[in-house]
Amino acid sequence: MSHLIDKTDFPIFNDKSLVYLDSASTSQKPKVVLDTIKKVYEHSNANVHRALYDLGSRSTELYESSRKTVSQFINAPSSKEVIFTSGTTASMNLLSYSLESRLEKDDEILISHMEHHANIVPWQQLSKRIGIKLKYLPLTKSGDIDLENSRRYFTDRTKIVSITHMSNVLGTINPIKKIAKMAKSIGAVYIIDGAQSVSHMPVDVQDLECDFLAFSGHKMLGPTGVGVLWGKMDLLNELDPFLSGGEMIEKVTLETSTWNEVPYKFEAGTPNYVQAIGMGEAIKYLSNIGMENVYNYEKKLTSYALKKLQEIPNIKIYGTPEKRGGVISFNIKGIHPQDLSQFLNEDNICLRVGHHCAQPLLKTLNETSTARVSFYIYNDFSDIDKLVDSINSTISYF
Ligand code: 7TS
Repeated sequence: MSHLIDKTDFPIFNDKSLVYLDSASTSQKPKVVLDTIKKVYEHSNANVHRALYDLGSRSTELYESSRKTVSQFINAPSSKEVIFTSGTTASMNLLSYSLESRLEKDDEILISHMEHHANIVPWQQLSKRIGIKLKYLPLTKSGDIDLENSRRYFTDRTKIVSITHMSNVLGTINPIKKIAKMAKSIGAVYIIDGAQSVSHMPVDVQDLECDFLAFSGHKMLGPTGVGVLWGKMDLLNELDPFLSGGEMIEKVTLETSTWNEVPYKFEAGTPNYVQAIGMGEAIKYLSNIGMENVYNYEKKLTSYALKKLQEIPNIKIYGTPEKRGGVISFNIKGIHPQDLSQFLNEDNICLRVGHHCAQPLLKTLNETSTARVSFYIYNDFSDIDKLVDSINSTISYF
C-alpha cells in the first residue's frame, strides 16, 4: 500500500512540494474538518447548554454528539466521562490541581525519564505546593522504560503513576498495560499521556486499565484549542473542579456554591464547542480509515525511513525501542540540527529540531538538541526519499 488516503483531502498539500514531517508537533487538517468548523459558525453557532432557542439546541446537540464520538473512539464506558479541555497540557494541569486533595506531604508521584514537559512540570508545581516527591522511572540504553529495575519505585507512598503511551522523541511505545498492573498493585491512580498515541493507534481505555487518559485534538487532524481528559466516573465524581465559574455549578449563593454533574463540573465557562465539534469530525475521518490501518501504515513508513536513514554516513539515530511508532530522532555528525533544518527548509521539508519539550530525556541521551521526523497518514514513501536526498545534499555542502 503506497498511499493510505487521498492527499487531496488535505488542502495544505495543494502545495505539491510540501514534505511535512512534523506531525508529532501538530497534524494537518482534512477539508471535512475545516468545512465542519465553517459550517458550525455559519449555521449552528450559539452558546451551548444555555440557549433555549433552536439555534442553541443545534449547537448543544453537535457538541454533545462530538463527546459521544470521542467516547466511542476510546471505548469509554460513558460519554459523560469525556471532558473537553484545551489539550493534553490543560488535561494534565487539571489533574495536578484536582488530585491535590488526595495527596499528603511526602507522597510520591511516579513518572519516567521520557516524559514531555506537560507530564513533568505540572507535577513539579504540585510538589512545590504540597511537598510531594516526584520520582522518575529509568530508561534502558535502547530507549525503553527499564521495568526490570523499576519495582523499587512502586512504593506504598506512590499515589499517582503518570506515563506517556508513546515518546514524542524516541517513538517508544511503552508497555502501559504492564505498568498499569504495577500501579494497581500499590493502589495508585494511573494516568496515561496519550498525546502521541490516540492519534496513531487503537486506544481502548477499558483494555488499558488506566484511570485517566489525556490527549490533544490538534495532533489527530482536529483543530487547535481542544483536547480531552477521559477519567473513570467514580474518580471524576470524587475530584474537586479545577477551573470555576459559569456552567460548572449547580447552585451559587453569596456564600458558597455546589457543583454541576460530571463532565460539566470540569468545563467552566463557555467551552470550545466549535473546536470540539471539529475534533469529532476528525475522529470520524480517522475511524473511516481504521486505527489499525493507521498504525500498520505508519509502521511500514517508519521501517522504510529507519532503513534509508541508517544508510546515511555519520548519522546517529536515538533509541532502538522494542516497539516504535512513527517518530525518529537523529543527529548527523558535524551538522547542527538547526542548520540541518534550515537546509531542509530550502527543499520545503518540515521537521522539528531542538529538545522537543523533553529536556530530561535529551539529558539522558547526552544531547541538547536532535532532529526529529514524525509521520502521519498523509505521508508516503516518496516523502522519505526526498528527506534522505535532502540530508545527503546538506552533508555534501558541509
Ligand atoms: N505529551 C506528549 C507526549 C506530547 O508529545 C505533547 C506535545 C504534549 C504532551 C503536549 O500536548 P499539547 O497539545 O498540550 O501541546 N508534543 C509536541 C511535540 O513533540 N512537538 O510539539 C509538541
